[in-house]
Amino acid sequence: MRWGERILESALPSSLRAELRGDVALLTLVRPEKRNALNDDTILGIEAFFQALPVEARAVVLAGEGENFSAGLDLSEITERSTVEGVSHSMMWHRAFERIEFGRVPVVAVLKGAVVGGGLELACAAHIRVAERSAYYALPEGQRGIFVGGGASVRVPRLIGVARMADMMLTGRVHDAESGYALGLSQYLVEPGAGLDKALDLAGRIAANAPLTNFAVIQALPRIAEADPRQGFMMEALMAAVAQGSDDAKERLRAFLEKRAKKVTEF
Ligand code: 1HE
Repeated sequence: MRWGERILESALPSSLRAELRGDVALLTLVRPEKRNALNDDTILGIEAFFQALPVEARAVVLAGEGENFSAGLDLSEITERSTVEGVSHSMMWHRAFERIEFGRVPVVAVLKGAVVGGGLELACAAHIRVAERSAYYALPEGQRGIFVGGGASVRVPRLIGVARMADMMLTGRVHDAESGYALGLSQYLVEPGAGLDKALDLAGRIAANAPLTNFAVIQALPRIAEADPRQGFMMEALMAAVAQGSDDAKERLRAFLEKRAKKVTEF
């Protein structure tokens, strides 16, 4: 029995598959016939997955089955929503993606083919993006007569700036994998088919870090980076003291001084 079936039997919809590979949890969008379009069940399933992440998982890889990561919001589900319903639908996405960005462990996304609309919003909630050369990025909300609602206004400008996001939305501009890599949409660019192995390798490295360091990187760093510098320096000092006081840090530092640990050039 796979981990996803054991832990999340009732919570995971058929559009998601979860498994545990050692200390890395792998969550896969499995709706390739619809280009992994994100319906409400999938968004709620993503939220449930990250909420129920078992202690064994020290990193997560997020992937899509088939040729595409995700074609975004399932357009067949847009019905006659009232304004209030529209707000709460968007907030449902925000809640689910917050669980990714500010969850317990780092998340690595594997991008290929369409990384479009809500698919790009989902990818941007991860901490590291590995793109295969087939990946392309677009925000077709402008052309569809709607607006982004899954956190893109906050997360995409952090990566590429407001002007580039406005260009994508106003003109329908599509960035290919090379361009996305150059702009900072992905931190890694790999050959077709190599994304999952690369992401699992990175997740394995992340899982080997001290949990407190990973916590600091995903919880403290983004808050410090957006804080007023005076408060940011204070938060950094406090976080640094908490981290270095841990037994894990003491053992890792001792290991280096006793020549038992790898040099940075050997990682
Ligand atoms: C879909 C969706 C979808 C595919 N919702 N069903 N996103 C978009 O505007 C992107 C819309 N999709 C596309 O432009 C294309 O599908 C792709 C360029 C991504 C891929 O093209 P292709 O040729 O590989 O596939 P296809 O033939 O267009 O689609 C295959 C099937 O998937 C087809 O269904 P079928 O029943 O006819 O086989 C498509 O209808 C279906 N499909 N994409 C529903 N998105 C929180 S707000 C976020 C706002 C947004 O994300 S807006 C952007 C939405």
